Amino acid sequence: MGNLFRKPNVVYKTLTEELLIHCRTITGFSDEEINAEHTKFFSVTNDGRLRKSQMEILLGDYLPMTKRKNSKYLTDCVFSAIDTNNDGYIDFLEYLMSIKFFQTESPVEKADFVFRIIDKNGDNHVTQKELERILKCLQGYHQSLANINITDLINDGPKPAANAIVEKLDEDKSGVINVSEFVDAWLKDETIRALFTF
Ligand SMILES: [Ca+2]
Ligand SMILES: [Ca+2]
Repeated sequence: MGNLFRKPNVVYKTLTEELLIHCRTITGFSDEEINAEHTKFFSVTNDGRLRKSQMEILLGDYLPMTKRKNSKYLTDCVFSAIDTNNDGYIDFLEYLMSIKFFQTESPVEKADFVFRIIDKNGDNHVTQKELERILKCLQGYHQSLANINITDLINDGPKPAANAIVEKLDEDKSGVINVSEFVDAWLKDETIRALFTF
């Protein structure tokens, strides 16, 4: 999803009116919330490039107590999904998006966001490879959930699981999953929600 948000060499150090509007549009946060997050972000990272260890500290605030013990691989997963050019940093906009993800209560919004996380290269299609990648990333998390439907699905490893998910969700038989196929499945399939609800 980084393709949608990342601009090379922009650090967003100054919260301009234009940036504020952009942040509001992509997250729906209020100006106050954006301001507060901006201050917080730049208090942790001076240069506007957040490292994974710092991300973990910041995200810790947004995870419910019961999920704190998973914060390391959730952070790993979200971080690597967001950090599309793999330079080991995320910028302020990417940070905001990840908070949004952990906070939103709207199922469609959540589904849309999860889709963007899985769609690593940002081409609006989720491939089997992309699914496999995120399942691998979440393996430890899924095992800790001990949800029988999930255990059944991921039992044989990420590859067959990814294959099964594509088979199940790919309604138009295009071989890949588009956002509406994903949102549909999210709304009607408990297992899909459980798989990707962090
Ligand atoms: Ca893709
Ligand atoms: Ca499809």
